[in-house]
Formats: sequence, structure tokens, C-alpha cells
Amino acid sequence: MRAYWYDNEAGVDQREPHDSGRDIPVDYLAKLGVIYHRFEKENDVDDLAKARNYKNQDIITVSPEKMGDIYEEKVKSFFNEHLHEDEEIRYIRDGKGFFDVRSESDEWVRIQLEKDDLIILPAGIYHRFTTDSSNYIVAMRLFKEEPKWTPLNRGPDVDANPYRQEYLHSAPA
Ligand code: KMT
Ligand code: NI
Repeated sequence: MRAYWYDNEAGVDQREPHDSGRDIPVDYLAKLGVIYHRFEKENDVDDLAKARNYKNQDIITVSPEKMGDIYEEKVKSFFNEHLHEDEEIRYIRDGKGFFDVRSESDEWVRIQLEKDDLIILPAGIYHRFTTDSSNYIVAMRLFKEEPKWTPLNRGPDVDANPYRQEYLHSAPA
């Protein structure tokens, strides 16, 4: 895992690093409510899932080989800024990718994840995802009961969403 400020350079593919060269420490992520773990044993994930009342999981492969024609479309849609009304846990099993989350001052924080990295994004945080230029990631997605993955894209209505408001009043630095 490595976190850094996104460079916001326009006209450069989202899958490029967009590395400003300014690193971000893991405890700053914690202030945003973003929890990071490196788990080399799947047992550790089972323990975390139990402790947080997660009961289900699946595995998604995001790659052109697996997704075929809809790959590019999927990658674009994962990159729309959105939030969820539930926390989002992703445990990377292979490949690499980027989760971008908004800082308390609304800047993009880019979090580069690879195999054995696990991230918990709190409900209500604005974020987006992309593969990197290798176009390949395998991730375990954990969920409590029903998967509640509906992305709520950023806009005035979603800014007013109670989960967004609760997040703003709890986590940020
Ligand atoms: C998300 O929330 O955007 C995703 O689940 C993307 C695929 S998981 C690497
Ligand atoms: Ni999401």
C-alpha cells in the first residue's frame, strides 16, 4: 500500500499513477476513517469479518480477459465519484489498483493497493476506483447481509444524504 496526493493532471488516463510525489501516512488515512491492514493469511480476514458482523464475500476479477467488451465501460463507471450507505471492504488477492478517496478539504488521496492489502472505506466517504495500467486486479468484496453496493454518484442530493452528513460529522481530520 502506498498513499499519496493525486496530481489532478488533466488528459492523462485514470490508470496512470497520477503521482504528485507527496506521500500520505497511514494515520492520516485513519483520520479520514479509512482503515488499512495488510493480511497475509485469509484467517485474519475471517476474524475481521466476524468482528464487524460480515457474513458474506465474493471475488471479482476486473480485467479485459474476464470482462470482455464491457471492461472499459466498467472501469469508467468504477471511476465515477460516489459513496455508499454501508462501509466498503476490499481485500486484494492479485494484481493492483487504485482507490481514490476525498480528503477533508476535498482533495483526492490516491491509495495504491496490491495483493494482501485490505481497505475499509467508511459509509458516506466519496471515493472512486480504477485498475492501473496492468489492467488486472482480483479483489474479495465483503458484505454484511445483502450486498448494498449501489453507488450514489456525487451531486446535491447525495451531499445531503444522511450517511454523508453522519460521515462529515464523525470521521474527518
Ligand atoms: C468498487 O467499489 O468500485 C469496486 O468494487 C471495484 C472493484 S473492486 C477492486
Ligand atoms: Ni464504492
